[in-house]
Amino acid sequence: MSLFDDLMARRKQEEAMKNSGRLPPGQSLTNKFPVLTYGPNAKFDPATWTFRVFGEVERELSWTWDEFLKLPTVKITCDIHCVTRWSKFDTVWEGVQFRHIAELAGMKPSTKHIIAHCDLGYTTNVPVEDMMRDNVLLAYKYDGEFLEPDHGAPVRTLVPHLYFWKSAKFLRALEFSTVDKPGFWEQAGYHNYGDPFKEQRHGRRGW
Ligand SMILES: Nc1nc2c(c(=O)[nH]1)N[C@H]1C(S)=C(S)[C@@H](COP(=O)(O)O)O[C@H]1N2
Ligand SMILES: [Mo]
Repeated sequence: MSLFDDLMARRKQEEAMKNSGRLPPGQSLTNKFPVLTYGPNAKFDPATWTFRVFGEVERELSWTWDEFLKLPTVKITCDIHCVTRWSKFDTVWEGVQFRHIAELAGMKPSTKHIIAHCDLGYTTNVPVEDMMRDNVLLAYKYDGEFLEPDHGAPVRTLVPHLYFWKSAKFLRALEFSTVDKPGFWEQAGYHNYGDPFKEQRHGRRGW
């Protein structure tokens, strides 16, 4: 097939996907897995790494890497959508459901927002009801392999129904909060919620 035929075939597929409602408006399909990180990757040392939950919970908990690996996992297949306009279909992830962590920690009803805290300072905020969905994971495997540093090793959140900046790489803690706390990109002007199907790319600051 010529490059031109290839391009036309792709356009046709994208058009069909948009019409079927699977590809959000303004997005293009990619088969690659682009890397988007602000700044360098975090360094992962399995001997000293911890993940903790704090805030509106009955029990503030912390796991070492070995302990984290013993938590029950689920495997899901989902589509992901980056605000820079690429979408990728049928990505396969494995990790611990956020819901399970909330249960272990005894999430209080006062929790309204979950704030992800990452190594090197990245943060992002998601409403708690979104985090409670079946497909929201603390993911540590992609396509059957442990996450690569570029994709957030050792653990990232995966919130596939929102733009991908809500899926925090190099995750170190989750804060259960009564109040909303816009994160790194939300403070920089991205939309506070980020629904790809409503094209919620930018917030009120307007760019
Ligand atoms: N800690 C951290 N998490 C992050 C980012 C980041 O810069 N730092 N970038 C976000 C953005 S903007 C996107 S699109 C996705 C990209 O994930 P990928 O590099 O695995 O494609 O990670 C999100 N999570
Ligand atoms: Mo992004």
